[in-house]
Amino acid sequence: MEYLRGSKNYEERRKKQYAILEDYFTEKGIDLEEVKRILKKQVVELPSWAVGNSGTRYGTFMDKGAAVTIWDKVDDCAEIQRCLGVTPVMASHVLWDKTDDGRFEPVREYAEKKGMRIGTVHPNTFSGQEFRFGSICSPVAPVRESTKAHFVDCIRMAREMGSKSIGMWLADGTSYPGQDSLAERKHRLFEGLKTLYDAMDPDMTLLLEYKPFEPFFYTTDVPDWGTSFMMCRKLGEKAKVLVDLGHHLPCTNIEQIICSLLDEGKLGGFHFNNRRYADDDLILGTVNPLEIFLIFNEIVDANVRGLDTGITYMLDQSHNIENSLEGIIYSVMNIQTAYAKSLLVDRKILAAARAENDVVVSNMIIMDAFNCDVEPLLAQLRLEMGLSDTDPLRNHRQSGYAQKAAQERKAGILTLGGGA
Ligand SMILES: [Mn+2]
Repeated sequence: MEYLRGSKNYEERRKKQYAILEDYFTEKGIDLEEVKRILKKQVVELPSWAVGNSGTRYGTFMDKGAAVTIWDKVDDCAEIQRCLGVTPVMASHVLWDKTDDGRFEPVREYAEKKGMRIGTVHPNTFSGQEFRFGSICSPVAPVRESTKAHFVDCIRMAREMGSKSIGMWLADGTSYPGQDSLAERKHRLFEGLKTLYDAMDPDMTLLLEYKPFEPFFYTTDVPDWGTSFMMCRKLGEKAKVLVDLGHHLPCTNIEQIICSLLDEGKLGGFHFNNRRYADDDLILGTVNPLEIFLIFNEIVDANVRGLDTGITYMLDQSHNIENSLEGIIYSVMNIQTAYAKSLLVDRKILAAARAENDVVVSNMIIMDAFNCDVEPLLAQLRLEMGLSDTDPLRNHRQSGYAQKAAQERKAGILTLGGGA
């Protein structure tokens, strides 16, 4: 199928549209050169666990050619990077990224050869019979000890892969009131995290994720940003909060959380995905593009206020009915779209409208940026970045990569269910 974006006329029209955009925003005092400079600098980490057949907890629809080994995953991420240019990093999940001999220096070397590096390393504390009552919060002392040993081993793996950050999601919790002492669990939580924190190198960062539900249903031990923030503050400078967009109760105002964490210097990063009902791990920007725009709007606002945000942007998605690589490419495109729009908010006129408490116009100014078609800007960006096609999805589809992978690889299931 040839989508409209594939036609030559469309490319020509897009060039003209870029010139019009440039004219319009120059008049407003917004420099598109600066906007493009910021967009070129953005780095999005690709999830190694999402390039293979990931699926849902109920099952996985298989794609021929989906990555099976860690080497396949590096190859897939390198292909995505070839199309996008802002994704030279692969985040790793240790459970699903094993090597035959347990050594990870070769992964680093292989990634480097492919123009990639390894980003955030995620320990696993939820797959195994021993985790019935949790990991570091478990009332069973030997489980807590073996989890701590796993943490220390994850630091070794991170070192070997050249990674500087650890992404920690704890699946710990209780399913019934009375099951365990919540106070004792809180103390065990801190003790376990401290072991991880103390094992890290001085230049490493701990990103602590939170989630209010699943796989336990009465309590989770890090249920919300407040608990993550509290633990990070107690741990020290190297610990920051990781926000997974799917890990909130309905109607939570995530952009406000982002604003508060940025203001406190404690926003470490994102696990981007989109949700409709729960932790759905869908393609970012497909269900609620306004939310991702408003999140970026707070990030840009913090930058404008002079805050050094230093955020690790990661995807944490699970692709079931869509092809994984296409789903990931589309997600990153949607990230860039939201970020570009948020950079186009006329903040000078917004400040003036706010000063007059002009509620309606203030909102219109924000929505003007959201409604702006930034496709010509992103096409121009990709041209300037030297990408071989201004449309990353078309670039990938026309490359023959998927067909080649389908011939060379055997389909395999790596994981059952997303939700981390
Ligand atoms: Mn996550």
